Amino acid sequence: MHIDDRFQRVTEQLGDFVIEIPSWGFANTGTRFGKYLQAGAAGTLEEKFADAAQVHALTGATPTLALHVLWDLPAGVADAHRVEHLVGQFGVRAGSINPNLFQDQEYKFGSICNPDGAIRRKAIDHLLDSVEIAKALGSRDVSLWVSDGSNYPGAQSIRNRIEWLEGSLRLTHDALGEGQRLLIEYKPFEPAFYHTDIADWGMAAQFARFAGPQAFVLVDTGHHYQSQNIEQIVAWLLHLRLLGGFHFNDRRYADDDLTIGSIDPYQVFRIFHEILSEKNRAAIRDVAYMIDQSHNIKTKLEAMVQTVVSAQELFAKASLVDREQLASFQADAKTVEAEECLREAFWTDVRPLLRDWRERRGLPQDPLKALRESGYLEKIERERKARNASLSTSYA
Ligand code: PSV
Ligand code: MN
Repeated sequence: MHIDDRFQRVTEQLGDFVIEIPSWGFANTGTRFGKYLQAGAAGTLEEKFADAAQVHALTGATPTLALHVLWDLPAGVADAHRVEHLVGQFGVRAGSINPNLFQDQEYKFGSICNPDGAIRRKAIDHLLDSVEIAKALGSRDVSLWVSDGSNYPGAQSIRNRIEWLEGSLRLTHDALGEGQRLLIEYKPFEPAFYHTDIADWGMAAQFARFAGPQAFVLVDTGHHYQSQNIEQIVAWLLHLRLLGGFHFNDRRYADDDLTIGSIDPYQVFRIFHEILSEKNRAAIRDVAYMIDQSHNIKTKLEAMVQTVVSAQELFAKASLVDREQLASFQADAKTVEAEECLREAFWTDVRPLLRDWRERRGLPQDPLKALRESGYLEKIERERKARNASLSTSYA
């Protein structure tokens, strides 16, 4: 394929590449040992929407904000009108709705997998409320991470918990409206360390199949064992038509929540390459690209803009791969040539192309620089400093 055609294709595909940012990415967070407060951190839903709108204005790529039910809509459906008002005010839509089954005291031994039927019922009710919230806000996806698991061998019946999960997920699935989806996220560790009830993509896929045709798998890039081949998982989920979306972040040791591509950009490139290799374009149209990062060292807004820009760069590189040529090298088992085909795209500097792409859309060529020059960071620090300084940093 001619180089100009490939550049043309990149700009087209970039237009379809929208990224959802998380409300919790703007709030004060920390480590297991304490919080690091930031003067400009968002403390209200309004502030989270304002920050999200700023990221969208600079990048043009983040039209929706993921919401976490207990953090953003503590009153449940009754809070939906508040969100609607903010959507109207800031022009950023409500994105995926994330139920929260990991915070209440009762969930110490599990939520929908708790041996106590009354607690399981409470957790299911929360899932059904979350579906109602999504319906009220016109959100397509209910994005579920189940933190359940156990810490010691023998402590829980793994088999009973599989059945409880199946029942709860099917009930949740069946409450979905037309066009809505249930995304099932897996994680092999944390907060439980002996077993987690949805530990990997295979279990998530099995649960999705059991739940029904509107259930899909969510791949959080931080939720894998060291050196796991994530692009192979993505290839499998595409093959099974079960790839619902992503939570993007990067990791070095565990679920580190680092900026996408900051540790291993080639991994992210390979994931995008796998998606873009899918011949049936309709099959990838609905894949949700979401960010799941809460920064406590980097300034939150800067981290979010840097994240979006990094994701676009890696997506553009993957888009540049000459897939026809690659297929012919693969057919002839030309290993070096095939690998070079990927490396050629990966090492292409796509930043001039992206600057040009942004300029054509009336966006700043360098969104991070534009953020720094906008005065927005100083403004929110001035406005929120006193409140943020008064918050507790410890879990004591
Ligand atoms: C859990 O580690 C997770 O990845 C889930 O997606 C949560 O919703 C999110 O992080 C925020 O805690
Ligand atoms: Mn996640």
